[in-house]
Amino acid sequence: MDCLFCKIIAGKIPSAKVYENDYVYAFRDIQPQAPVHVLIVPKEHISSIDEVTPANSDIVRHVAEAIPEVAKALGLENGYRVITNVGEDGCQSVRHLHFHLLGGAKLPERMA
Ligand code: DGP
Repeated sequence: MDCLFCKIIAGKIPSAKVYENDYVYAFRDIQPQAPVHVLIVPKEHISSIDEVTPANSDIVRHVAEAIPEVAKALGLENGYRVITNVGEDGCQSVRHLHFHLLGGAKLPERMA
């Protein structure tokens, strides 16, 4: 499968890793939109949150459990934002489920 984030997870494309466990990989976004901008992704390929079912929702659970750990490791004790884009209207450019973790400053109130 020709998936950019699968290649990053496999170490075939370099990335600035901030966190990893058996199920989850987190790395700095190449085009940061906040002082802290990290992508948190499941190691197992799933194209977006729209593909989640009762059979595979453990993938998301592992990511959800990693989010506070990553936020703590990055010093985001004053809060942060988590976003996942889906499909064309959501402007999802990489079709491997990922959660943007944004913080390190007061973020704009509007999200869209
Ligand atoms: P989205 O638009 O939600 O699909 O976000 C994809 C993000 O991935 C976007 O913010 C830029 C980031 N990105 C794209 N290519 C690379 C890459 O090769 N390395 C890293 N670290 N981030 C990337």
